[in-house]
Amino acid sequence: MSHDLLQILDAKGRKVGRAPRVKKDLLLRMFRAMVETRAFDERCMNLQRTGKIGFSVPNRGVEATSVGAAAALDPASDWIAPHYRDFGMLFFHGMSLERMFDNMFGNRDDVAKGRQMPVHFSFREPIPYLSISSPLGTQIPHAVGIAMAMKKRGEKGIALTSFGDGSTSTPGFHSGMNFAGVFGAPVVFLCQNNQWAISCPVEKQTASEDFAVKGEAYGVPGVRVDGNDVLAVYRAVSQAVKRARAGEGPTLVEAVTFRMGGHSTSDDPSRYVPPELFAEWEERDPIQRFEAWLCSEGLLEEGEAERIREEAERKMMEVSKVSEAKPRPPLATIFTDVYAEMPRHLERQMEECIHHHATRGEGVDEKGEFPL
Ligand SMILES: Cc1ncc(C[n+]2csc(CCOP(=O)(O)OP(=O)(O)O)c2C)c(N)n1
Ligand SMILES: [Mg+2]
Repeated sequence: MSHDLLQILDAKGRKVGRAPRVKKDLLLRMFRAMVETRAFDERCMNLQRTGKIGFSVPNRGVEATSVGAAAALDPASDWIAPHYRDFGMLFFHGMSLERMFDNMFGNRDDVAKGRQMPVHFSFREPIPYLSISSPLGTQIPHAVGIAMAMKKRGEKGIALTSFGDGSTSTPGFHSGMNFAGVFGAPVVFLCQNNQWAISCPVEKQTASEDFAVKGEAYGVPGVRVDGNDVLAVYRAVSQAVKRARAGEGPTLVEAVTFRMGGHSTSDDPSRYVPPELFAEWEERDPIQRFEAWLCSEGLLEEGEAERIREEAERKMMEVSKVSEAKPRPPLATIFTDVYAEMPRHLERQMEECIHHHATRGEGVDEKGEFPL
């Protein structure tokens, strides 16, 4: 059984389904977060192309999926076990932009002290956001475990985990779905079907008719939604969150979208994505669509969208410069946080390392790219 695609706004921003009852404030917050996500993405791409950061992951095209899903969560109780294409979740919940850029530069104020890759954010606030893990699908059982813990403690929180179409081929997806199905974990599985897993197209990823159907094998209901329609994503994920909170168990939400760029800054999609596909999906742009609808409803005034865009771009420029100017984490931090009390042999290595660096000044190739 294939699933219908839930859509509220068509590609031109015309209402084709029942719009959720949402206050203007929330709608504008979603719009702003989508615009900020794109501006951050563009700034990071430019920083990487000019050799200032080592790596980034294009988020262009998936803003509605990420923001629409995040808007359905309650930061006071819920957790996110994210995918790396989820900048929008952080922007919606008002994450500090400076902390995000600190991660991109791996500087002194980066919460992971430069030990994680750029884009591999990890934050406790404003919403618990698990460290993004490079091994695909590992965040899925993590989310299920968190959700089960909350259920056992009688808390009202739920966990949302986000992952790509390619990540449904990992053991983490299957064990996570099975466990959640059997034990009724309050978790929402958000599959960002952007049609590609690096250069592997969906038709080579699965023989199933869609991704939502994969829930059936685990007794987990699946829904399919237009991932470029922020209202539809918000509705689908809100319903899934409501089910989870009511003790009715997990839901698999497949958001159908498109990766409007390379897999990462180390990839050249022109080698394998037919150009007409980009042209086709450009017409379904999630921001333009939402903007057209907000204007037609009188929720955005003439020129307001442009002002929001300019403000976002200015902020990206300003804050990225602040993070860029900060020094790297002190060398000693390589050795700290391993043991509660540093053993003597590690202390010795730390001293040797610091001495070596101070006297010989090891060079580091700042322009090195990540091979991913
Ligand atoms: C377990 C594992 N296998 C392979 C990889 C290499 N890899 C990194 S990203 C990626 C594609 C993931 O595709 P998808 O899940 O659809 O997410 P998308 O990048 O499209 O958002 C692959 C194969 C990995 N990181 N982890
Ligand atoms: Mg994908």
